[in-house]
Amino acid sequence: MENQRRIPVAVYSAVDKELFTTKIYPLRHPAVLKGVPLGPCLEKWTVDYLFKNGRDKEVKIHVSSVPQMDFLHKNFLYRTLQFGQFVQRASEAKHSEFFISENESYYLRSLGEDARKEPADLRKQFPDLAEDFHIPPFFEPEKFFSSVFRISSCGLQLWTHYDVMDNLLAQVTGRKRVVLYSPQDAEYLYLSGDKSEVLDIDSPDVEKYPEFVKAQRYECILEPGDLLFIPALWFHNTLALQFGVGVNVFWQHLPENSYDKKDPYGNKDPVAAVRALQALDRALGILDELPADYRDFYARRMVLRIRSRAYTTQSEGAGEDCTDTRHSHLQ
Ligand SMILES: O=C(O)CCC(=O)C(=O)O
Repeated sequence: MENQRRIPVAVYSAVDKELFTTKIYPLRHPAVLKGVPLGPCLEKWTVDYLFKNGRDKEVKIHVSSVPQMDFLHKNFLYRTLQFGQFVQRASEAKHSEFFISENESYYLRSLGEDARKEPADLRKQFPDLAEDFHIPPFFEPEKFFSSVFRISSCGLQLWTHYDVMDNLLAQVTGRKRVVLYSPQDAEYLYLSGDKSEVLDIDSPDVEKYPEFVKAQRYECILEPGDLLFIPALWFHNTLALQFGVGVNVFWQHLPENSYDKKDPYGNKDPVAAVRALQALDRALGILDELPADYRDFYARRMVLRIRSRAYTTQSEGAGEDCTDTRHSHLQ
């Protein structure tokens, strides 16, 4: 999309814990970290090796008729395969055995043992392979939440979404494009829960999504061995440029009781955010007691109050509402 600015994600080399925690992490911006030791996985994780070392484990996978997965129209199926079989199929362009068609695409987001209750942890689900992957020591071990296999067919594109925890995405093999959007651009992304409805971020339907062009697009290409720091709430969209194996590690940087306890995926909104959204729904229900012109007027005043009271940065033209509680002496 020509008129959308592309901002390269900052790249850092020779990153150790000191550099990460003092210089990179506090910026709360995505960053590509090069040269971080990830362990023998970088040499070992060939298709053959993964087939031999993880083959009996059954995995639930996404199988899609086209490479761009569409959560709105569900153009994919969930199927179960043995890990080894899955890796083989995901690494080939045409399949002799398939679910939908001979050129279907595959994606694995690994899960915990009881997927509804337990977060994914490579050390539990793939103990042999987990030894090959060294979790970067960039956060306190007790804050660890999950480690997740991300394995995709060449061309597979995962929709734009956010997670609520800080994240290190390690690209072990294959190249991957990642496009990111700031949480402050949420208003331009046509959200449906944690996902953006704009699936084709490269040539979006501008009639349907006219505001999308206003979102600033951050972009990087991950090479094998690269680590991408994705701060919580940053939207990300991944496109596998080759068959690739990645692992992402989530950790909890907010106090533990901020998170939903029943969230094995790390993408449920913090409990205070859920309460605030419920309160907003109640307030909107109360506005329905008014005629349309009053509802419109007071809804606009509510927006102004939210902006001046809760936004960290003011967007252009955002006026202050003099009934803001911080200025109650003016009333
Ligand atoms: O690499 C991928 O395929 C997706 C990564 C992702 O969504 C994540 O790390 O949260």
